[in-house]
Amino acid sequence: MAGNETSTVDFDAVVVGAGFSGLYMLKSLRDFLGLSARVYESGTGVGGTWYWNRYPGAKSDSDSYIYCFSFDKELLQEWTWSEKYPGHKEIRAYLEHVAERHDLNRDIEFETSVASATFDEDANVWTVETDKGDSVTARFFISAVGALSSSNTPKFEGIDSFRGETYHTGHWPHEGVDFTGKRVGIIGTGASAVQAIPIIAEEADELTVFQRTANYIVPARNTPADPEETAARKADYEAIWERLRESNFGFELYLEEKGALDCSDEERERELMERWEDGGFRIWLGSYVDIFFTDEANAKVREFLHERIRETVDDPETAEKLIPKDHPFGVKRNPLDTGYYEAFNRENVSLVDVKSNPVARITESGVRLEDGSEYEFDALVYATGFDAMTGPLNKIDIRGRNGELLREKWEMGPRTYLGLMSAGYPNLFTITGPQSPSVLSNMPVSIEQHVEFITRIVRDMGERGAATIEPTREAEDAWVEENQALAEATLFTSADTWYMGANIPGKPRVFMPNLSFVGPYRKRCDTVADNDYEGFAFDGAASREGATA
Ligand code: N01
Repeated sequence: MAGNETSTVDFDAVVVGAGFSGLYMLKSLRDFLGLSARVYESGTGVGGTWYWNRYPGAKSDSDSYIYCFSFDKELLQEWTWSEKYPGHKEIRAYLEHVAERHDLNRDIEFETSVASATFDEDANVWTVETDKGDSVTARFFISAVGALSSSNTPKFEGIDSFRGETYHTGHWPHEGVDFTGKRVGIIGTGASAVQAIPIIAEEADELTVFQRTANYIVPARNTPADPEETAARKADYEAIWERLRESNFGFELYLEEKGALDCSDEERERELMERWEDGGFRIWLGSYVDIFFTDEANAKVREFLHERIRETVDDPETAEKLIPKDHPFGVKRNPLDTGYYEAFNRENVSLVDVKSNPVARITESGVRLEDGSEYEFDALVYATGFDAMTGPLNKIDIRGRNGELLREKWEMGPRTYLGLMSAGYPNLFTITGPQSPSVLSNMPVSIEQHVEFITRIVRDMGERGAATIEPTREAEDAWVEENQALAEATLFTSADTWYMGANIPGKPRVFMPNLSFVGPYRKRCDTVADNDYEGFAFDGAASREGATA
């Protein structure tokens, strides 16, 4: 057991969540470090985001061959994905297999949410309470809650009065929903809606899409996995994972130094068309670097994408509504589609702009807009996203030193060091938390890096006999500033996105992910640890310095 100054605890660590992060964290704590750990998971099974997001068409936007763990090398060889982009069922099957193969379920308490976690400064122990009224103690409290797990349903007036069926894409019924013969309304046009709309459109009698902000959407071009390509990748996995760990975004995609403004019109058109035809994130994360910094460069790609919408959507008025007008390309998470724009060519699908004419209220029979127009539905789907990044953590009453509530400390936005720990919250780690690359990367790559870094920290604490670790306020302030400066140098801060907290009324407008890129961020973490944990303090040294300052 690491450290030597704590009283008896129920577990060395409590972990919240049994998705990719929680499963690997449990494996590492228990099987690599020999510690005791308890995972609390609110669902009835493992899967995290994939446990809840079972809406029609739910799929990963990361290629399946890199949307998995690399730590289990045999499993990399044994597991074969069926499609280029794995669907929610297949990802769940994969994670269930991982849990079984590594005997993880025995340390997971399902159908249990963590309600509070309180740090006892005398004993250096976290007391964790669940919604079932259980209370356990642990030295380490580790959040594996995910960045997009706290679903957001706007507080529309009359929301409970609707007499039809109501669904949210973020917690879809396990048994599925049959929309056959129904009039369906869907609110939202983010990544979830973009995947769900083409499928619901095929099933429903009528589908009305309420769009507040048009999105830049690029084709996924999903295909069945090619056996030859799969075999070649399996043979090359060591090198692939090495590249991913050093990459920009955890994908085998690299920004080109050549800018959109460095090309002739013909050259740019040709290159963009090639990326568009290729599908996936290449046109976003494997394209011109200047589109993230210069509006003029970004506009070149926007023009290209506007043309693709105009040529796909038959009705020019609908096409114009679907063309984004208020934000640059690539600074809002761009969804991948399979038949999204084509769905608007169907007779039974209509698009309603709720930016110029917002939803006034939900009625017994459907939706009323501010101009008084009424829409009647049998079913209403909220594809209205998440209180991202800070939301899931802020739902838990987390009290650190001096009883300070984390959500109060974060009132003006998250404050962390390396997106991993927050000053005043010893031994609390946030896997892919705010201010780490997390959502700007292929998540399994970032999750593995964080879990492995936390494992290293806990092991090193054992070796130096430290009971606690936490960042200094100075290191945290500098990280928050650096995070903000990185974002402000780009176009990311110019758009109303969930990256900025702009989708939740009243949420502080702060860019939450970290833009230093996966490879450099990993090096930064390793260097911090190599330099005797620069920016961290052990055994309360930071709080003692703080008290005398
Ligand atoms: O949520 P979103 P999502 N009135 O926040 C609208 C990941 N993901 O669940 O843009 C009317 O993107 C809102 O409008 P606006 C991925 O990272 C991954 O779709 O705020 N409309 C928007 O259109 C993604 O980015 C995958 O103006 C309202 C929509 O609801 C993230 O999850 C698949 C409204 C919400 O879109 C979130 O995606 C799915 C209101 N009051 C998701 N409030 C894959 O990897 C909100 N909206 C495949």
